Amino acid sequence: MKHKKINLLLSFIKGNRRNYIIAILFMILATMTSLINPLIIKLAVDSVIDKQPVSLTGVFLSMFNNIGGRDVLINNLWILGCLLILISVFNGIFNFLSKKYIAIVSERTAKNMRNKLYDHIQYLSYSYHVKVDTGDLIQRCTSDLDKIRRFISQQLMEIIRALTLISTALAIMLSLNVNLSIVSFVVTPIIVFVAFKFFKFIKIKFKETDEAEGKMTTVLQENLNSMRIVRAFAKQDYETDKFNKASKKFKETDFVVSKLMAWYWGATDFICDVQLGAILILGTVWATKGLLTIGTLLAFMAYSHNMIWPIRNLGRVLADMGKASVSLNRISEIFDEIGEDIDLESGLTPKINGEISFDHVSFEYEEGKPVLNDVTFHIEKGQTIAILGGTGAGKTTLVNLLVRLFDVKSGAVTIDGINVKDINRKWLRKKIGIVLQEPFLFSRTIKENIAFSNYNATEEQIESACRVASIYNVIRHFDKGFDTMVGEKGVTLSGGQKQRVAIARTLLNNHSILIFDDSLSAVDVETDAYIRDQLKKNLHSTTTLIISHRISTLKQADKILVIEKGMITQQGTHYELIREQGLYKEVFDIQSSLQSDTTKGGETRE
Ligand code: DGT
Ligand code: MG
Repeated sequence: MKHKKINLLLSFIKGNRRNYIIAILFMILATMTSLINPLIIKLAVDSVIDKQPVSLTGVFLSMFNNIGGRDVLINNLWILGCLLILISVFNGIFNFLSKKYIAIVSERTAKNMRNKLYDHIQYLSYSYHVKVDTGDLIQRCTSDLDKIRRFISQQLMEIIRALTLISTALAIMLSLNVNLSIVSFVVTPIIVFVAFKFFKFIKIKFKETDEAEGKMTTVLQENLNSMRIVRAFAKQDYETDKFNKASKKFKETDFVVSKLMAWYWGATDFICDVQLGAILILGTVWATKGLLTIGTLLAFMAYSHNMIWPIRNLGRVLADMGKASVSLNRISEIFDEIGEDIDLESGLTPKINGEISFDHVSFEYEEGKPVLNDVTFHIEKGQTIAILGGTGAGKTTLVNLLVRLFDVKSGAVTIDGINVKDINRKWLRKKIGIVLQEPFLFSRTIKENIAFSNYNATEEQIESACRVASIYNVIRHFDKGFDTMVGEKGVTLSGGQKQRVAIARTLLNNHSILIFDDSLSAVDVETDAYIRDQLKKNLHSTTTLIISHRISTLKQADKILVIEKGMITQQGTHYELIREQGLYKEVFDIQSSLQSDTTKGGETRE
C-alpha cells in the first residue's frame, strides 16, 4: 500500500524531477550560505579586533594569509563588511532560485494531478457516480489535492531545510566548542517532540473545525439552492436559526484552535528564550574564564537564534505530513476505481439498425433487491414503442441497461441480434440518443447546450432540431437568441422549455434509436402531440422508445409495454390494451374522465 502511494506521488512529479532536484540543491546552498555570516563575525571579533590566532585551516588559512592576513583586515574592516554583504547576496540568489524552481514544480504538479484525476473521473462508471457523494468528490479534487501539492512544495522542502540547517550548524558548533554545543542542542529534541505531539493533538481539533465549517457551508448551500421553497413556506426564521447554530459551532471550534495555538507559540517561545538565556549566561561565564572567545559566543547566539523557527516548525511539518498522507489515500482510492471505459477501444462497432430485444432480463442495483424481473420484449426496427408504469417500476432502469450504464445480471439485451455487452460503449451511446428524465442544462449559452451532443453541427442543423423540438420561436425571442446564457447568469427556462432544449440537443445527432424518458411531461398535451408529429415526419426509420404517463402520447405507439414492479404485465397496441383488464385500462379510464382538465393549464406551444 505504502509502495503504491509513493508510486502515485512519483507519478505526479513525473517530468518535473529535474526541477525538483535543482530546487532542493539551491535550497541546501542557501541554507549553508546562511551559516557563514556568524563565522565571519567571529573572525572579525576574535582575530581582527581581538588578537586571537585565526581558527582557520588549510585552504582558508592560506587564502587569509594571501590577502595580507590580520594586518590588512584591521586597516580595512570594510573588506569583512563587503564579504558579509556578498554572502547575503548569494544567499538571496540561491533562495530566489530555489523558490522559483519549486514554484514551477508546484504549479506543474498541481496541474498534472488535477488533470489526471479529472480525466480518470470522466471515465468512471455511472454506477460509481450514482453512489458517490459529489461534495466529497469535489473536496478530494480540490483541498486534498492542495494538501499533496503543499506536501511536495513546502513540507518536504521544510524538512530538508531543517535537517541541513541542524546538521551543518551542529557540525560547525561542535568544531567551535563542544560544551556550549551541548547546551545549545539539549532542548532541540524536546522542542521537536513537543511540537510533534502538539500538532498531532491539534489535528483532531483542526478536523473538528473543518467539519464544522463543512456543515456550515452545507447549510448555506442548501439554503441558497432552496430559496424558493424557503420563501414559499415562509421558513426564513427557521433557516436563519439553523445557520446561526452552525455558524456558532464553527466559531467555537475555531476559537479553541486559536487558543491552543496561542498557548503553543507562547510556551515554545518561552522554552527557546530560556535556551538562548542559558547559552548567554553559561557562554559569558565560560568566556570570562577564558574557556571560549567572545566571537564564539556571538556565533553561538546567532546560530541558536537562526534555528529556533525551523526547529519549532519541524515538529509541525512532521505532524502535518499525516494530513498529506490521508489526502494521498483519498486520492488513490479514486484511482483504484476502474473506469468503465477502460475498454474504450474494445468491443464491436456494428452498424445499428434499431431492432431491440430484451430476453429474460433481470437486474438489481443492490443485492437482494430486484428491480427488473424476467423482462422479455422485442422491438422491430423503426417501430415506436411506448412504456407505461408507475413511479419506481423500473422504466429508467430499462433504458440504463440498453445503453450499458449498468450491465444486466441475467438474461440478455440485444440490438440487431448482437448482445450489447459485446458492443463498444462509446459507439453504443453515440448510436442511441436519450432525452433524460431530468434534463440538465449547463450554465452556458443555449447554442452550446444544444451543440453539446455534436460540436460539429451547423447553424441550420441546430435550428432545424429546435424546430422539431418546438423551441425555435422561444429561443428566437430571447434578446441574444441562441447566444443567450442559460442559468444563473442568464435566462431561467421553464421545466417544459428545458425539456424541449434537451430534446433538440438529442436530435442533433442522427441516432438509430431514440429514447424519451418521460421527456414531455412538462409540456402541454398539444405541444407534446406536435413534437411527436414532427418526430414521426423526420425520423421515420428511427426506433423510438417513449416513456410516458399520458395515454394520448402512448396510444399512437406501435406497441405499448406496461411495466409494474419490474415486470412486464401487459404488451400490445392501444386498442388491444383498452379491452384488457389491467393498469393500462385503469389509467385510460381515469385520464378519459379528466381529459377536459388535463388539456387545460401547462404550457402552450408557441
Ligand atoms: P419514475 O422515473 O419515477 O417514473 O420511475 P422508474 O420506473 O423510472 O424507476 P427506476 O427505474 O428509476 O427505479 C426503479 C427502482 O430502482 C426504484 O425502486 C429505485 C431504484 N433505483 C433507481 N436507480 C437506482 C440507483 O442508481 N441505485 C439504486 N440503488 N437504486 C436505484
Ligand atoms: Mg424514471
